[in-house]
Amino acid sequence: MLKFEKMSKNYGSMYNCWLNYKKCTNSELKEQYRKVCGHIVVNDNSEIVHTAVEELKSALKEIMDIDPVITDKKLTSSYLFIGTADDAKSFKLGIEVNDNLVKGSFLVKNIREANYISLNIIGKDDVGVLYGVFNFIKAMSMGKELSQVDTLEIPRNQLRMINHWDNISGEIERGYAGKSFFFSDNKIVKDMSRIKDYAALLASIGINGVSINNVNVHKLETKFITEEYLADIEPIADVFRTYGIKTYLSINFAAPIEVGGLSTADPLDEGVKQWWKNAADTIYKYIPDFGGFVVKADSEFRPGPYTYGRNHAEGANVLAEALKPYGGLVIWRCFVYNCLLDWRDRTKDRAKAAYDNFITLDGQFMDNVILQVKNGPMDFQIREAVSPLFGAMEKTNMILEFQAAQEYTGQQKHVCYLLPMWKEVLDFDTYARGKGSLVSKVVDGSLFNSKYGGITAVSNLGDSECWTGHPLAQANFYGLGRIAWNPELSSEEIAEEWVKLTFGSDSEVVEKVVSILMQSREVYEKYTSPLGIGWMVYPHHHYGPSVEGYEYTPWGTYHYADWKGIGVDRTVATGTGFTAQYHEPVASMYENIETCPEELLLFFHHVDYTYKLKSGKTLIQHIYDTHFEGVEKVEEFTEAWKSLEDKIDEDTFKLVSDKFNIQLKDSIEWRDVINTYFYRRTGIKDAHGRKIYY
Ligand code: GCW
Repeated sequence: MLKFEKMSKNYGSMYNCWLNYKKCTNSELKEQYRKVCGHIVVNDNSEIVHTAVEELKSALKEIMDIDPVITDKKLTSSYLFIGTADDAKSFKLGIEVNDNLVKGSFLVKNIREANYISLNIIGKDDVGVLYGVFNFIKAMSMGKELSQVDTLEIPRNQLRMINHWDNISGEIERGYAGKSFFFSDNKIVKDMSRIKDYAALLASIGINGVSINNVNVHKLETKFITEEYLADIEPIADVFRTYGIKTYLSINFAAPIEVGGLSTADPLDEGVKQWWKNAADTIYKYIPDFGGFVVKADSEFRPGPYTYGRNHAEGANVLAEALKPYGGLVIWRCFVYNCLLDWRDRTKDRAKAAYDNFITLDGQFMDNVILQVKNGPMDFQIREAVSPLFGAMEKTNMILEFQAAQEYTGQQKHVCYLLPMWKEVLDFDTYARGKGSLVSKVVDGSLFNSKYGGITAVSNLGDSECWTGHPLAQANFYGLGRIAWNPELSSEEIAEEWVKLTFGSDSEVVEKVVSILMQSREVYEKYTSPLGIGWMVYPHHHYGPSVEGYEYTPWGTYHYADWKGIGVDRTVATGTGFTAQYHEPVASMYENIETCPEELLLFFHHVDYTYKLKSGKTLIQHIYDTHFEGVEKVEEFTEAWKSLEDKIDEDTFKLVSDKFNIQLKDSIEWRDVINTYFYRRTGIKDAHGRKIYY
């Protein structure tokens, strides 16, 4: 059995994230746990169950001071059983586990016999055991009574993934938390200790797939699927496997040319087909449970099937065919748009692109292809509409892509808890099959009865001590796993769990940090771009206010502000016609300015500054007010955090304080740049006479 040491001990407390075990000081509780957890009954016969035992042992030791005796015999005094449903049968526990449960499900159940108690953590399979154990550890960490840990958990989504945008140089595209922990100086790392710690964090929140390299696949990374690199990738996959996680690679569609020496990458060419098959054969020799490919094709100058006059189904299927014998998946991104638009041509609309490129291909993809769709039709803005593609392709597998990396949402300098946004997306009703056709049901496969589906996010992680640069950004990482496991959870529940596990259960800490997190997205929105218009950032690095930064560029990211009004008219009646990509009644709701949700007003309509909002304020006054309020809120956050000084460890306290100082300074800049821009454009004064620079 493989053994890798963890490195956790060398770092500060934020390194362990929500697995930051603290000694339990409640002696009654300790006694309860000691009675039952002093003996663990387990058939330690699989790598993953072994991992579960090891994780359990270290948590019991650190939290409850218990050094359990491990046995493979059923006892007649109290014990903790861990095992699969099959183990439960062979141990004759008399606990029924429904045969129809999906992979990874688990049951935690207390049973009181005449003279003893048994606590049983039973997984549908070995990975279910591991998830069950982590669930139990988290309950124990939060100080739950032993009698309260019972639960039955079934993951709603089959694929629960993270996409790294890490390059072999060690740089991370849109990385705000240091460098890669997979790659350094054009090499794949050899020391697996941090990767093992990562795997534990992932498994503890149910993540079961990781693509380790950037979707923009550069020269050296193109060779990852060859023998030259696979021997070094194999150990990563080995570590992940012990935690029930599959490894995926982003590939370059032009690899047959760039590494194979062929003259074409045409997906219908026989030589190309064979090349991909050979590549798959090689990969699976090294990584027998390889998850599959993540593909960015015909997007932002990446090669793709269009070069050969082929469509995306033809492009994806050549890869799918190669991976099929091994059970591998092709995760094909729909972020396909023309990034060479003419800003003068207002009939063109980037928001329409993904739908237009894929809609006619419904039903043409092989069943091991999954389309990966970004949550919005533009690009991870602080507020945008939900991508209409989710409701549009009934015969195609889909996975939803969020961006935990805060590219447009404060770059992990600003606190911006993204779960409220993610929940809005999951709860969005596409009406594809009438009322109740939620995005969550599209991607979990239930609405269209798809074979595969799930949720993924662009990673917000790096080699910073706390993994996410900003300690509070860990909540997005944690939340990704939780929401992918169960999209019914509320963002507040998730925030509360995260805070308790990370900082402990002190009620003042929980209340204040949860309150900061819960408001943070709206606050960020207040001082940045208003009412769904997005962008207004500096080109390239995407940080800080530059109202016209993207206005006269080819990227299709416009707000069309002039002296009279602002916003993109995406109506059918007078605009780009984007609203028609939705089903009714959603299409009409957006089409009509009266029924269009106000937070998306400027996403769908071009509006005069004097337009009256439902609040009774004019649009221009709304812009001024929200920008002043946003900064005031950041001041409140800063104060609230300060008041926790005695309750948070020194390093974390200081790091978060520093981040708040940056956020405050930069939110002031946002406020002033935006307000000044609109004041100059309109000449309309703030009704409250506050300072606006001009
Ligand atoms: O948001 C844009 C980013 C690019 C990224 C691209 C994508 C990996 O600015 O850096 O490229 O999206 O999602 O492919």
